Amino acid sequence: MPNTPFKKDVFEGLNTFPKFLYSKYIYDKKGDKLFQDIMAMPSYYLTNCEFEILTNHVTAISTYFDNKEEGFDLIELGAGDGKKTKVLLNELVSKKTNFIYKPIDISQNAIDSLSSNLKAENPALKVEAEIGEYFDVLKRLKSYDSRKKAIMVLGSNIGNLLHPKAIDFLTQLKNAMSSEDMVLIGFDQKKDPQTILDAYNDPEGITAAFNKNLLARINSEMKANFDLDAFKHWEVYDPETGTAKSYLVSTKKQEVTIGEIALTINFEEWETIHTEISQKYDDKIVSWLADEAGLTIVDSFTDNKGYYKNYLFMK
Ligand code: AVJ
Repeated sequence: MPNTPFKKDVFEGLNTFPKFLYSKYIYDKKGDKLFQDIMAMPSYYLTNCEFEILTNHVTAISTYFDNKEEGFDLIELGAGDGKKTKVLLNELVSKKTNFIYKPIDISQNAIDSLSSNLKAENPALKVEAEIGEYFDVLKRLKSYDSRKKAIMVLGSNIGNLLHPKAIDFLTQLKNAMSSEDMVLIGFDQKKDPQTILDAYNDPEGITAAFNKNLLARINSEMKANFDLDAFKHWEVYDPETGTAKSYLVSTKKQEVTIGEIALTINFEEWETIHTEISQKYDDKIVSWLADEAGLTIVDSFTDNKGYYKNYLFMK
């Protein structure tokens, strides 16, 4: 029956107790647009902080990357709209650096608009985009040419992974790297819990619509009948573990049918679907993760408020 990864994951996640869905499926055309809207919200401080960091430290970062005669490949995992990356790309192009930008994203939409966007803005830039999941692409990375690789994972995308999965991810990154390669990763930092809750709880309901886009996608792609108004977006943040979690909470007892996977699901009143985690970090946790994965922290860069940090690793 379930004959695609999305369908299999939906089938499994909604047949499990407590119910869950993977946040990676939020990102279709509408989900991408909603995430753009989230990044434009002042309360979603992550984007502005990382933009500030890349702007203020662009020289140091590009010096780390560009230290080889033969140039390098700049590989970005989960490139999104590339807005923050452009700071770095512009700097590298203006210095006539020998590099190819290889953005990688699971979203065809994001890659398409990023590629045409970049080409229009910066004709001198060499772009070779790829569509795929991080882990698949990481395996492919190994077979790339022997040029130095500078890898970037921005936006605190790693925060979607619980620590064991993050260690797994970093280990796979390490395995895909050779001794001169570098990886720059953004980690959202622990801070006033209210600031974090506000970032995932905007009063306009953009984050709620983003979260509910999971249900909207299941409706349109699997002939389902989720009533989006009968679910409430709910965010919690645990300052001890640094884990922010998103839920969709059923506001009433209800039955939902998903035609294409022949599944009828019952929700009790106030039953939850766990949809996303957004992990927050500090130096201790990041250096523990690096240790576990066999990576070394070479340098780190933060914003004025210390809300966010980009760490540079080698193996
Ligand atoms: C793109 C995964 C980093 O967790 O902060 C934004 C996604 N979710 N608002 C995050 C998101 C709700 C975002 N990441």
